[in-house]
Amino acid sequence: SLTAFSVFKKKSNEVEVWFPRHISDLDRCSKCITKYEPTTDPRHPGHGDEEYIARRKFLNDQALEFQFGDEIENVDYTETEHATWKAVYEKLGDLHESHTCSVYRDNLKVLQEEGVLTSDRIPQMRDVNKFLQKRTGFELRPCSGLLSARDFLASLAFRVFQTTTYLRHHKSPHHSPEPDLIHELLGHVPMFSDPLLAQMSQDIGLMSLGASDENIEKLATVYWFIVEFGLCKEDGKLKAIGAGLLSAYGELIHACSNTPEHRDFDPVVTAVQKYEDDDYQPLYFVADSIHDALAKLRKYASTMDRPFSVIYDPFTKSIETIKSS
Ligand code: NLE
Ligand code: FE2
Repeated sequence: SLTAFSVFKKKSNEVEVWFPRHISDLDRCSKCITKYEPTTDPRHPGHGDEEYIARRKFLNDQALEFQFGDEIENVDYTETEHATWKAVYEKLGDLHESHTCSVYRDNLKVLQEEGVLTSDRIPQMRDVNKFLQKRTGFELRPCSGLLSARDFLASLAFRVFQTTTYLRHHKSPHHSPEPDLIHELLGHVPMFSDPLLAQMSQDIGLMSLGASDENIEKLATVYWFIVEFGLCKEDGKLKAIGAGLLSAYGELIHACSNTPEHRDFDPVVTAVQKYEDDDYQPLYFVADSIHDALAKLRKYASTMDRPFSVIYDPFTKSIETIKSS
């Protein structure tokens, strides 16, 4: 059977990379890569904690069973996990006014008013999806850890966000070296509730389908610097739009301070910038607004060559390709 990485020859000189054509094909895009495993990596805050390791594995195994069309299973989170959630939720609240963009604040407020996000309990993914479906049609899909960039980006093309279900270690609530449920829910969900940010994410996903490895790397880097660690300017102040900042107290302060370097967001430059993935970034890109970032990204998309263009049909959740002449 084919995997997301299989390459097959069409004609003697045409090589095409397999990519999902229908949302159900995402069942074949859940390949995880290993990085920061608490079993082997001392940088992971859960390293050496057998109970944590077993819990993380249990949740990952459960997520791995998810297939297109399944109802997402409710998770019985432990009191320790609810307490970690509450600690992060409340501490981050102190920075919302001063350090986060208005899109984040406005959407968070609605999520709170509708009772989807509360400090006391970790919400269930199904309930979050009901909200997101209503707002932007985005949906969370359980995954079992860090995915390959190709699989992760392909999911975005269908407005599907591959979401981890385990939580960060309770001893290190304010920063996690890897994505975890707190990062997904407090960082990404309010941002995916915004139509422009949702469109930008889907655009990056659509650009990734069938792209060369080199272009995948560039798109993953743009995603990293804007959707994960992006800043914008509001009333002359730096504010976070990136989910990796919105879910990490210390880095959120660092990113908006004078300590790191700040450069204007320009996809051409951003796409080839090296990044840090186990410590705070030394450099952040600043967009004028999400609208401006989307406009720049669309201009950039037209410079990425592919022998075909893709069309997304939201009614059937499928992709059509048109050969470029
Ligand atoms: N460092 C982030 C956090 O603590 O929430 C997660 C980063 C995911 C790319
Ligand atoms: Fe993320």
